[in-house]
Formats: sequence, structure tokens, C-alpha cells
Amino acid sequence: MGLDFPKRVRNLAVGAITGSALLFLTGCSDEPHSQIKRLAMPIPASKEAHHMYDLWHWSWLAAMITGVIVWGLMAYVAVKFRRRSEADIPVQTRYNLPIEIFYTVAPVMMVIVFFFFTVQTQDDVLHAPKNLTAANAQADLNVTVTAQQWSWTFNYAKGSDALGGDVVWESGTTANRPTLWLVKGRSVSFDLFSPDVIHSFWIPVFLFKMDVVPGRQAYNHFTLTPDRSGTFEGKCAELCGVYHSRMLFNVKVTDQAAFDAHMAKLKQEGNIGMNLGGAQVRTVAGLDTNGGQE
Ligand SMILES: [Cu+2]
Repeated sequence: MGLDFPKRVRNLAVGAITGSALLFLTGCSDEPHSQIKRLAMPIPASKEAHHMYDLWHWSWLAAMITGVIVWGLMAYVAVKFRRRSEADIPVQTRYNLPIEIFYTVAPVMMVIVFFFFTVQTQDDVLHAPKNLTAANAQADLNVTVTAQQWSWTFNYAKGSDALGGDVVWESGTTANRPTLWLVKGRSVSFDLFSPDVIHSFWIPVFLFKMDVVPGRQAYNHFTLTPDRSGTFEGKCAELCGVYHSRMLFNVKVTDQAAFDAHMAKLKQEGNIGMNLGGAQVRTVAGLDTNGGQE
């Protein structure tokens, strides 16, 4: 009877491990598999995103190595110094100064290393001049982004001959997502503006987001260069109110010709001038008929 319990536990453990391994292996199609390889990151779509991607991977590698060493040591001491009988109590050690110094210094060293590479990545990513006018002058395209409850307006001020010195805009509503147009290989400087509350401008494939803070226009801006064409998703990443989850937009990274054609179309539609708040943006009509896309 005495041996029954551990045996049952062992069978249970083997069953659980085999079961979850089977579930894990059969549940893998190609897409999740490549996501696992990228450690859950989307495929980067801008020059700057690769810096974040590398930081993410190397941090995970460092964390895994640390984890393996720590788990290994834990398993080792648990087995090696276990209590072997009722009578024999393992040596009880307290206040081992060298070890205490080691486990204070080692994590501090790790934090310093992570901090160093984080700052380095931040500098690589936020490479645009602090001054908006200088940043706009350096970039190929200028886009002023208005984030407001509950959608986005994109103002294009530079980057296409079709603009002819004008600013054109495209606005969305909760039911009608706007699309942000960008050109592959051409740098774009974004200036973020909010007329109401704090939002966050997030395009996951660029592995980057920045808050859109009222009163901080010309401060919260950044430059990036898309390096992969395609249609991507963008969203608000700051809980900004009831319909926050509806603050979605599309991002289209195309070639210059398609971009020019779209700018000409916006101009033709009369969307001329800087639009820092779409009148229709608060419209919530169609919320229930949007295919439940949250
Ligand atoms: Cu928002």
C-alpha cells in the first residue's frame, strides 16, 4: 500500500506530460510555428523594428540561459542535499556572506546590461531630431496623426508631387476604418495630435507605439522607414474610453505610384487642409454591424 501512492502520482505525471505534448504538437500549423520561432513577435516591417526585434530575442536568450542555470542549481540542491531519513537532518546553513554578495551583485549586473542595450535600442529607434521642423525636413513623408474618440485622421503634408503643396487628409469612424498610406523604403515622420484624451498610436508590425497626448503636439513625434509592403493593422493602445476597442485602422505600405494616386484621389474628393479632428469621428453608427471586429 505504501508504494501505491507515488506510483499513481508518477503515472498521472507521465499521462499529463504525454497528453500536453501531443496537444502541443498536433495544434501547430505553420503560422503559430513561425510565431513560436519569432518568440511571439510579428515579422518586422520597418528598418527601426529590427532593432526592437533583436533586443527582444537577445533578452529572451539571456533570460533562458539564466533560467536554465537557476533551475539546474535548484534541482541539484533539492536532490543532492535532500533529507534521506527521519534521523538525518541535512546541514542547515545560514548567512553565507559570499553567496549573499553574489546573488545581490549578479542581478544588478544583469539589470545594468539590459538597461544598456535598451537605451542603445531606444537611441536607434528614436533617431529623429527632437525638433519637429527638423524631423519633418529630414523625412521623405510627413503625416500628422489625429487620434480622437473614436477614430483617426491622417494628414499628409509631404511626400507626393500630387499634393502640390497642399495638405490632404483621410478620416475614419468606428464603422469605417481609415487607412494610413505609406511608401516602402521612404522615411515618414509622424506628428501625434489629440484633441481630447490620451491615446496611443500603435502599428504592431513596426514593433513601436507612442502615446498621443493632448497639448503635446510637436513633442510626440517619431520617424520610421517601412521596409515591407503589405496591408497591416493599427490600433489605439491606450484605454481611452467606451469605444477604445473600436479605434482601429489599416496601414497600407505600397510603392510611390500607388501612393501618389491615392493622394490625388483624396485631393479630388476635397479633403484639403489640416484636419485636426474629424466631425464624424464620434459617430458610433454601425457599431453593431461591423462584423464584431474588435
Ligand atoms: Cu484611443
